[in-house]
Amino acid sequence: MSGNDEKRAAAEKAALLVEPGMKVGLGTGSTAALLVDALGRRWTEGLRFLAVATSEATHRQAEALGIRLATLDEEPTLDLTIDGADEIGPGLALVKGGGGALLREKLVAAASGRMVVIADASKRVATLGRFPLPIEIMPFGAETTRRRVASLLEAEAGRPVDLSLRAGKDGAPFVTDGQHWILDAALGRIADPARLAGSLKSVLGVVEHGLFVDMAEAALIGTPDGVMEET
Ligand code: ABF
Repeated sequence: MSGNDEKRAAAEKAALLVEPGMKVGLGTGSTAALLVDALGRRWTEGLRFLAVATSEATHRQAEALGIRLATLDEEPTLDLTIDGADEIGPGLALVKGGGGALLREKLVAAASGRMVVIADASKRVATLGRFPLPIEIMPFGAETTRRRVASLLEAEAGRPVDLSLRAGKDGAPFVTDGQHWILDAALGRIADPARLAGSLKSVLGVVEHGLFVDMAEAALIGTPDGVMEET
């Protein structure tokens, strides 16, 4: 089974969690896109639910499939959010934001009674941090924020940490849906995700970071032997 087949299997199993009348947060990324496709098929078959998207891209995809959409302000309480991840670590701590949608993903997940993660088996790791940690920052004063983040991460890691400003397709800084920029921190290993999450939140200029700790209730992980559920 290829990584894409694993993603599809996890996404299709997750789509079955959606029940009539639910308010559902729709994630972002290639695995979440497979979920939205699967939900589009269920919508065509008559399932009716209300969706809140975690990005403009997901909103457009769901809209094109005819799925009924609302904003998070119109529906501030959701039943379930299903989203992908860049890494799934012990205790279902996550690194997210490789797709640049981490802020809306976190706002939508935090508004949901349950968050279920969908992924292929490559996302499961013993320790978070191999995937660079995305940190969303204000463009204004970005260099001052970068320096603050760099010194925090150096203190945490005990060595300088490579911290790069994410570039968009045109070479200019990548701009998020919220009009912010993203720093990617090559930490290698995150020994204590909860502590780092708290420290990063207190840095002036940081809008949000891609550590999702104590948010996911379950993960559906596609493997060559089928979809495994972790709780
Ligand atoms: C989003 O999409 C993310 O937070 C994560 O960055 C990414 C995972 O991408 P994919 O499903 O394409 O591997 O859920």
